[in-house]
Amino acid sequence: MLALINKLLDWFKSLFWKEEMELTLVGLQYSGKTTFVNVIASGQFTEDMIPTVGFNMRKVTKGNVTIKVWDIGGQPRFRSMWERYCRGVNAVVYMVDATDLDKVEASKYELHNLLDKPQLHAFVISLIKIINY
Ligand SMILES: Nc1nc2c(ncn2[C@@H]2O[C@H](COP(=O)(O)OP(=O)(O)OP(=O)(O)O)[C@@H](O)[C@H]2O)c(=O)[nH]1
Ligand SMILES: [Mg+2]
Repeated sequence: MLALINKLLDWFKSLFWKEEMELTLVGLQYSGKTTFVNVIASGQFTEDMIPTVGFNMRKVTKGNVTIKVWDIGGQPRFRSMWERYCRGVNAVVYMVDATDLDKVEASKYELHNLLDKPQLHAFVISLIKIINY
């Protein structure tokens, strides 16, 4: 009975409340960004061997929330684009392959490089605030 009431409430809320958010996904090539987007969009793991050229945009809807996901290529030639796609979004996810220890240092370097960009300073400040909270 409670489940039915909750479902009815959700349906009723969905008539009035919808939210759209933007999320940017960055990190070194081969760290699993596109795979992650596929998993959250379809709920399944699919082997994806094709490196992202430039970027992909996917819209993922969960309940009343639609997330526009910008999945940016991680190869060196695309890294100068990262900062542009990180500006003004609701969240940035930095993907690291925790099993690939040889690349951790390079990944750390690129993350610092990104956070040093003056255009992202406001974002970094809010990140620090969240961390301190
Ligand atoms: N076993 C395993 N393999 C994964 C996982 N995530 C990604 N892979 C594999 O790692 C490879 C690279 O994954 P992608 O998702 O294409 O990596 P990416 O970060 O999007 O790479 P770029 O688009 O080049 O920046 C693919 O062969 C994936 O199938 C994981 O969690 N486990
Ligand atoms: Mg990719």
